[in-house]
Amino acid sequence: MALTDIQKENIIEYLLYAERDVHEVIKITDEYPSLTIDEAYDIQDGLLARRLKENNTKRVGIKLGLTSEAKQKMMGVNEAIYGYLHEDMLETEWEPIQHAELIHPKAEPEIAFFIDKDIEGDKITAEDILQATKYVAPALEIIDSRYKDFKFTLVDVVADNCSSVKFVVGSKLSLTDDIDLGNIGMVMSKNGKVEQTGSSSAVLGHPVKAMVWAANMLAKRGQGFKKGDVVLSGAMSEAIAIEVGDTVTAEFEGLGSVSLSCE
Ligand code: 0L1
Ligand code: MG
Repeated sequence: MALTDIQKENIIEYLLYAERDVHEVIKITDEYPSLTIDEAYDIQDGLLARRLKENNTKRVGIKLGLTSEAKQKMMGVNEAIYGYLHEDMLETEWEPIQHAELIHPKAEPEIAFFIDKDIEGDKITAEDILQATKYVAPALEIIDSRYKDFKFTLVDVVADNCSSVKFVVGSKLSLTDDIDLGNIGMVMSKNGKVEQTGSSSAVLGHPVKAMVWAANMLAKRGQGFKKGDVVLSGAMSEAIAIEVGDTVTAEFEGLGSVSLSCE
């Protein structure tokens, strides 16, 4: 049975409460097992609207999730997902992330695309994405599912803005012409010890392919990439847990590196 507007509002309140009170909650499909993907994106939209208003912030981009075959397999799905980035999620490399504000954060290495013109419509091609991309840069996304033990179904995680909470972008900007985006090696270390290695080919085969997928998905809901957006194109390896005192660095072949620390 379709969710009523009141039920959607209750779910939004529940997820906002988990985030603001910094505690994990039971996944919403335990109470609403028939939640559909469209309803989950409605809830995500509602959460965005509440956060923008109540945090006095603004939308700055999009994040792609579940872009690797490994993560899709782990969740038993065969589709990627997207969520929104807002300004108050943006962290810098030189200011530590406050662990006490987060539930159970993990870091994942991604390539950020800086979009220089609106991309709308449902026939977007790789050429359109490349033409609209001003720069690419190394990035770390912090995911912090509001759900207990990071356990959820596809619709749960979509409703929860795809677990997104923060992101950091490195300062080296590259032109897409100068780089083979489909074949970038990556090493992610924690406190100087290598924890993950990966390749941009893990991102739906090629990050630009993931961007094309997202642009066409956004179009289905009347949305699109906007001039000025930062887009996190999807993780190049598994995420790693971060604790107080940790420093995480991801080095991307030819793209430079990005770090974050946590206190
Ligand atoms: O950005 C991501 O790929 C994460 C999407 C949600 C799944 C998770 O929290 O691991
Ligand atoms: Mg991610």
